[in-house]
Amino acid sequence: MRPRVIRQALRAESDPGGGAEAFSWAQVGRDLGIRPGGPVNMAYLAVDRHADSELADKPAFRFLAENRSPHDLSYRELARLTDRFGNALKSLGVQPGDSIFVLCGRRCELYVAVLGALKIGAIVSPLFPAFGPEPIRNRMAQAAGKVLVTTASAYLRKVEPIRGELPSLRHVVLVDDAGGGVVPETHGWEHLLHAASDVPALVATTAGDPALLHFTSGTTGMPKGALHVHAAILTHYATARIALDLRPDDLFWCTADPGWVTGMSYGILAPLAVGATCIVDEAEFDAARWVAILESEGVNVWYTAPTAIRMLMKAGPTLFAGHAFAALRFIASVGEPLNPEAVWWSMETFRLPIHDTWWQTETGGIMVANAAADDIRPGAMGRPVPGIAAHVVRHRAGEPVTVIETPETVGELALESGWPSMFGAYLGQPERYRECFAGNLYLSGDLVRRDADGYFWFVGRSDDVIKTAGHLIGPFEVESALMEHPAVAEAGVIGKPDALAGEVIKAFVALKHDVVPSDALRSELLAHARRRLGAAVAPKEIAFVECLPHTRSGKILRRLLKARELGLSEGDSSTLE
Ligand code: 6R9
Repeated sequence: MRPRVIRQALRAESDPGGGAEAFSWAQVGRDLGIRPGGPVNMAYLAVDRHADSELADKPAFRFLAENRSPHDLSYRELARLTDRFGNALKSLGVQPGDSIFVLCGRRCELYVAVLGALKIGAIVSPLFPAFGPEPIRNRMAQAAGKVLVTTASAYLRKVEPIRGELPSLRHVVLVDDAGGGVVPETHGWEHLLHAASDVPALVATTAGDPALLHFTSGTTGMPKGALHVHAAILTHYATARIALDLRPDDLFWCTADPGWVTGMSYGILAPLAVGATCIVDEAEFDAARWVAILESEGVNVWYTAPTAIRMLMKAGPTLFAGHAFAALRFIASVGEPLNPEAVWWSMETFRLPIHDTWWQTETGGIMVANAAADDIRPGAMGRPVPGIAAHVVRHRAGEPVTVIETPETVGELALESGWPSMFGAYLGQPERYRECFAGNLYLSGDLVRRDADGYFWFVGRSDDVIKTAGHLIGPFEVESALMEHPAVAEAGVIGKPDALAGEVIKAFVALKHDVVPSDALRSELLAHARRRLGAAVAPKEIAFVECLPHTRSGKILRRLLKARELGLSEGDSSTLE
């Protein structure tokens, strides 16, 4: 029989201030050297602060190329490069509050661009490299992106054809164009940096100034831009220490791409704020490669996702035989439910449990965790981290939101608002922002239950958004792209359960009355969606249907499509909305 609880030895380092009671955001600010009312800048706190300390010559990043050869970049070098890039942006006319987008793989220039732009008070918005032109256009248009940092091939394939639709986009910087000017109407990275001064570029931003813009998907409408302020780094720093047990002498590997919120908050800001060294693997997932990195790089703390863990489990025990992970001290995951089997597998494979953590784009940082000093309940997301108060609430349309005190009752996870990394707006959508709150409670949209010991257990989403391989995808964005095809009358998109990816995107398509369904048409639609949306967002499966089910108000009943897909009873659809 497997125990319900994995006991953890309490470590002094992961218990800041001697216990949860002593925790305060003011103290976190003091730990970071922030003066009350003084300037707060994420890039200063993550980079420059260390560049003048005993950490100056320590690697901030270790980039691993395709052939796994390492390239280290010290805090001092990072400070200088980000100054150069910040000054280059200034010379292009970029002002505090302007939006800078990044669209490229995990390479040194991406990290320099993000931190350099933050230094001068610009708002950074990352795009996932596997996005197609449609998600790129949509996001950049919403935020009036002024500068795009990308690669020549991504620009030519995905951006150049739609540049006319992006009137705000003034400058495109190509990270792989050493000479500069090879592609018309773009700047070359090397050329731009070479011409820029390396005097300090820092702009004295304040705690409440906007810093990051992360697009996230809802059930209806196009993705929303969740805006985060410079003070968010207090959450990044505190949770890295408490929930990830991260310390300055650690080699840390966050496997998420900075195109998503995890890769930005914990792949860049949190570990640098702590003063650790981050591994950046420039290659895509490969089970044997990951084992080699964990072992030979000597990773101490590893933050990854359940999909990746399932892929490693699938690779089988022979992959791990004969390997020792002597340096590995702490493993955590985020993004999807982590099933207990994965925790037990980790105990056998690494002699360490996986610490599940829960958070969202909107929360900006870890909110609920099996923290380093806590016992682990395999299958549970953990307990609220210090500084965060979480509740289970009853939240039904037309009724007031009420807090549920009885343990083991399913309700929506709600957080008392006001933590430093809480999103401050959905860009240009104040109404949708207001709808996320009831009084001082932020409503997460996730259904959970809390046990008698205060551990939260994930039950499901209260809406139709899809989590595929840890990435949040809005069905509306996929449906819209499909409906642009001349053969399609209507499309309904759901997440179909999948053993590896958690869910895969499946589309149900009703064709126009004179169109005959065929395998050739299915392939054409899949290719159309892939071209428009990119591999990360396009459906993997398409089924043709006569017509789609609707609510009385005419919305597609995705829940019914899902119930049919799962072979469940459709219930009484008249009660649905
Ligand atoms: C960081 C991130 C947020 C949604 C969230 C929930 C799901 C995240 C989870 C989890 C079960 C966990 N989610 N952590 N579900 N257990 N530990 O993933 O942000 O992309 O905005 O997704 O992901 O449904 O609401 P984001």
